[in-house]
Amino acid sequence: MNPIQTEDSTRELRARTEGLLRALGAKTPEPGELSARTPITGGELLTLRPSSAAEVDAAVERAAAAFRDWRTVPAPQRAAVVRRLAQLLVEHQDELGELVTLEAGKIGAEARGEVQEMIDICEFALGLSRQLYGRTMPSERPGHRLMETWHPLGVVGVISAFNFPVAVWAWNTALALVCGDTVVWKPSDMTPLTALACHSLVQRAAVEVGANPEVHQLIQGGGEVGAQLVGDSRVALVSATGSVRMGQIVAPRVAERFGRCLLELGGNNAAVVTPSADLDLAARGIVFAAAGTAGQRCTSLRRLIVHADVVGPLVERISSAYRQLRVGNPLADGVLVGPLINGRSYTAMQEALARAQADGGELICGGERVEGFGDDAFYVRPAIVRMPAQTAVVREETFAPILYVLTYHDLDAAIELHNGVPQGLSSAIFTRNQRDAERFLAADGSDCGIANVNIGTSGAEIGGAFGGEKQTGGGRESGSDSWKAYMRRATNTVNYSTELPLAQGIRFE
Ligand code: UN1
Repeated sequence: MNPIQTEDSTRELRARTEGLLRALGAKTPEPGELSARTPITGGELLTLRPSSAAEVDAAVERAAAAFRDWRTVPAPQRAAVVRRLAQLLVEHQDELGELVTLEAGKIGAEARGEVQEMIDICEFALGLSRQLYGRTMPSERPGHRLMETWHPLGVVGVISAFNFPVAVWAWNTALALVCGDTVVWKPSDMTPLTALACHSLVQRAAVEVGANPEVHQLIQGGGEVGAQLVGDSRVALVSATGSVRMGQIVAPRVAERFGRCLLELGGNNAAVVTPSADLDLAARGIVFAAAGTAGQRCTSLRRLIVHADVVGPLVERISSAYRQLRVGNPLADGVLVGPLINGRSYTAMQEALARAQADGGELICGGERVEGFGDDAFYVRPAIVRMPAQTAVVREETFAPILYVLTYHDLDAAIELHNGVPQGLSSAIFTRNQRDAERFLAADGSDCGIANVNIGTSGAEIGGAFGGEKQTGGGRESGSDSWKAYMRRATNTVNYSTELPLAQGIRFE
């Protein structure tokens, strides 16, 4: 594409975007200073008005007001909203998926998968609405009952990132609504249009089932809008996905006002490959995890720690798969790697590659820009760099498709390398040796929130808790008992006797 064709294709993508927004029931936004771009050409699709401070304040106020009634609606009734949302998502899966492709640059299969993940979490939340279990414990006092109950928490502020512009919102929103909370959503300012579409779908779902649509509020804009949400003491929980740097700003602000935080920050995920691994299977898993989504998942595989005996044949397999990967327009059939989100990502990737090579890294393949998409679109070939050691650049998360390869001789050393980074989201081991697998999953194995055997680091199902340790922030979203983060626990002691025995055997008479 030369620049003139790029202009033409942006115009075409803009028309497609407008059609999709209409099909998804979202009104074309009022124009303003917020620019919604497509990484496919780097061109502008639409502009929007960012929320003003007064609008953010009003959105939080409406969410807080809606909470007062919403908290007393029985959970299985609240779940009607997510049931309807799931139906709407099934109906509009292709349209919303395409909008994700246009705005975030994901290939069709992955964008559709992201919408599937939304449907899955809605179904999970629907079942959960009848399972918000509290426990009962034996009381030490006769004629007493001791139990815990889970109550709605309040307003949940959701801050989401560009790379999963809709699924991570759905994880939070489906659970929050069923748990009796109301939501104020601040999406990434790089993906405001998918947010408009999701907001309109959840509004429609609420209206159609007779619930108050005010339970969901959307605010748009950059850091200042997020900062206002984070600092607002009416927001009981801030669930934020993004960079470590963002988390370092959010966490203390929320802590200062004794709010709650659920953080899903950077990952620097590694896979260990032992000598017994099925190398064909490992290579397939590694290529999807490292090159898929152009390396722009929190769970993307960034480090490969391979036993010296198999590093040659494994790297050979991966690099030959890499050479066959089609990089290009994510709307085209057969393309597996779409664009980076913007020029900043491209620069960060080039800087990381230069640093890695200065550290003695050998660039095995990739890293170069794929030309032909105009000056403002950034397509790259996924890179593999063989590193002599885990240097500073390897310990950082670069949100781009770079796979650093390190070698090891004994598993303890491999695990030490594996854990020797500040982040702790996802991890994997490829092995056919059960001892090695169990060692990796044990207390002194992987220190991550997610540890897999014979699958890559990305592509988690919604049924498990999702999140990680260390600089990843410690939060858990999505499945298992992550819902507890969205509720408050009350311990209740009921005396149904005619006596008043005190705990700990205290006598006060
Ligand atoms: C993210 O990158 O923030 O496990 C979320 C995965 C997806 C979610 C990623 N299910 O890769």
